[in-house]
Amino acid sequence: MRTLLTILLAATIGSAVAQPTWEVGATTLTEYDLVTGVQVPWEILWGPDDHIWVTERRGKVLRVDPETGNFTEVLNMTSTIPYNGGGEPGMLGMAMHPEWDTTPLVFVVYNYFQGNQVRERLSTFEWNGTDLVNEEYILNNIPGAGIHNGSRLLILPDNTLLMSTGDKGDGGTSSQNETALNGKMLRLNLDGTVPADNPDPTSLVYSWGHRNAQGLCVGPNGLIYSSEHGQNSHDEFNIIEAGRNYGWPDVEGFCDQANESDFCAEFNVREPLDTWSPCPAVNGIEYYNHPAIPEWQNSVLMAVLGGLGAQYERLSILHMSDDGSAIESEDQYFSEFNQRVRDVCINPYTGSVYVALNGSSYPGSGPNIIKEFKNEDFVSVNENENLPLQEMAIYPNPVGETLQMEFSDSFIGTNFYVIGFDGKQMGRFIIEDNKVRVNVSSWAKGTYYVTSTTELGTITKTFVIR
Ligand SMILES: [Ca+2]
Ligand SMILES: [Ca+2]
Ligand SMILES: [Ca+2]
Repeated sequence: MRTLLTILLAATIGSAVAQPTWEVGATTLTEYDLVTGVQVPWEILWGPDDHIWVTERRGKVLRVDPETGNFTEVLNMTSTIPYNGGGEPGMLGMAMHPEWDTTPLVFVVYNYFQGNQVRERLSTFEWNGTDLVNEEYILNNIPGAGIHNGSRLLILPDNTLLMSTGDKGDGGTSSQNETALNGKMLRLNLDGTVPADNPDPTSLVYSWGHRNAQGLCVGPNGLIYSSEHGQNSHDEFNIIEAGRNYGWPDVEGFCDQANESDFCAEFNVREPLDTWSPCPAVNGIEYYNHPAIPEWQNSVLMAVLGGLGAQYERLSILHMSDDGSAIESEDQYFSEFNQRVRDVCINPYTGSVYVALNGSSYPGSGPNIIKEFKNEDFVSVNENENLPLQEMAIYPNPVGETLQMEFSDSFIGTNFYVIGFDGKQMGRFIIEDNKVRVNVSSWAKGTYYVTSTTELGTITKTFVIR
């Protein structure tokens, strides 16, 4: 059965007609919908267990098999987290302990209520192989708000943790208050204590004058890159340096206005590498240097939400100088989806790039997709030989009259649902055999997805009726 399914999957993929492709110079990227139907995926990262870990803003952590798209829900905090679909609070950034084999801890930052006040908390959870358990508070009771809560997390090369915090919409008052934890980059030891070599050895504050930074990654030579939301103009791309002031709210973007120069001189303001106006809403970033997409080597992939007017959504490719200290040029991809691009992660074996989409309008609407862009001509540097336990194949796509599906044995006896992108449930179907056919000839043209859950997890597949 599994062999048959693998062959069918290979045939489906091998036919290549079904999947859209994108040209990047001389490289062709094939587009796949890895997961569909998640609700505002905020953080996606490649974990040390070779799975993709996802936070959903509504308060869940998902663990996705990158081969099949099969995912399991490993943490559900939806009853704690003030998510109602509006504003910006929720479950946000995530990072994995750098010594995963001996210390399988996951860092998660999320908002919660104290009375009617939004707060923010950084916690660790232990991975027990199926769930995230044994929460411990690392940083608690950070002021939050309906907007501007940060917060990306990044493990630095010296095994400390960097956390961006937003100004909680206070106009930047907290950003220039060195004792406040908002509007900052905080650097902490992995147990939450203050590193002895922080700019002030009694303070978590590593840099200040930030508005709402939601992108963090390590570049070449250990440089720390960060994207940061501007107000209306001057979204920024920064190199984060210890003890520096990044200007907000006194300076926006470069020190290029008469009323900014005194402040810049007095406080030694660190200017961004580049700015974008009007704000396209820059977000998650990753440094890409994989040979699978040579055209993107030595670049930063930057998710761009598109701004409040949903005009500029894209994945930006920021080509860096050899030493990483400057942006030499920018390419833009995937605006055609008209989807807010929230975050990005990279498969270290295949060089595939995954992007998390957040719907077409602020602050995000479903069903959301995590897409994969893969150079099929690149031979993986370490092909995973383990056959997945749970697979679903769906073809042809686009479909005409009959949707054909193949399910692994794990699905038999369960149901699958077909849901339209307008949210309408088209039907519930029982999986009695490995092969299932559904006549869709009477269904409206459009995009749909199939979702089915077993004890091994959930698989989703998107298809189109033309
Ligand atoms: Ca990420
Ligand atoms: Ca700045
Ligand atoms: Ca300026």
